[in-house]
Amino acid sequence: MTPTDEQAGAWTESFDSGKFVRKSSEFRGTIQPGGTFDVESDRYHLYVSHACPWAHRTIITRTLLGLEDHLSVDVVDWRMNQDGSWSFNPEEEGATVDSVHGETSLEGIYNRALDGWNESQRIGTVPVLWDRHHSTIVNNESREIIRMFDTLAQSGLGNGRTLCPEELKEQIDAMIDANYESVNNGVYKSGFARTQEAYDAAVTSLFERLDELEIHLEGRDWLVGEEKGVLTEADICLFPTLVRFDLVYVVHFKCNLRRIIDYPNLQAFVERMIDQPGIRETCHWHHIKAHYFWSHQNINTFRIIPLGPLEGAHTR
Ligand SMILES: N[C@@H](CCC(=O)N[C@@H](CS)C(=O)NCC(=O)O)C(=O)O
Repeated sequence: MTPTDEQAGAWTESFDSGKFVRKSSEFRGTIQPGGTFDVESDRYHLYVSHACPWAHRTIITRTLLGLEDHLSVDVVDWRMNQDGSWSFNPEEEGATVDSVHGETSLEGIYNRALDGWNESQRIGTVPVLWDRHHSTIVNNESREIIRMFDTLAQSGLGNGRTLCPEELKEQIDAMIDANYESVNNGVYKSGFARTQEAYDAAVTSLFERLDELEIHLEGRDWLVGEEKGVLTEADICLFPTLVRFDLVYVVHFKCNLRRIIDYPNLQAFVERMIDQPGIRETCHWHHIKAHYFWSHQNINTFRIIPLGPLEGAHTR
């Protein structure tokens, strides 16, 4: 069977001259003390895929801020359906049921939040932050969700740590912006490109940015902050893409000018992050690898999952 456009799922929602254009997130509420979405323990629930780099940001942040006892989590199956939707499958190791509603698919959760969702032709993405109090989705944009977790931690939940110190906020936002199109989204633009020009442009700007980051990280531990820097949201937003790079993106998305292991400072950065308490446990290698090679049949017709690579950050 020849892969069709539908098999690319909602990933292919929009193409412009062969260029992959990511859809925008629908739910953009904010947790704020005294606001509609107030600060409260055990009120919010996170739906993630362990395969997804955007969702991985939220899981890492929850761990680093010590929010585990305040914020519950469910995990979808690593297999993304052909239409780009996600299902719950507790039979799969590392995946769970929907413990809040007992839905069998993430679409059921989006439908609960928005009347008519099922008829809207839209497909829900992970991560999703659910509010038990208002029975709705607060937000489904990873970058905003992790900032809200900081609010929770600053408001007496978790360990009180901040991953976005006020004095670094501007730099953090600038760094996240600088890496978003070229790197985080750049790997997808490379892999889903439908013209040689679109692919060439995406891969070129991806590696230009990785080259810059390699230089930036010389003598530093983290992306932002004085001297060696401090671990912030900027690092959390970059890491999930880098940790998937050699495992998946080099082959599956043809991001193959270099590997992360060929960049000493980027590789050291990945290892430094993995070595933070609790972070290795957030890296589910099977979910990551199997998800991409199995789910995107439009670019991997026979769903063959490569055996390698032998070396990578995760082998340490
Ligand atoms: N902008 C979103 C992107 C989320 C996203 O695209 N998630 C992917 C998984 S890696 C997804 O759920 N895709 C399903 C689809 O688009 O159908 C964020 O950062 O939270």
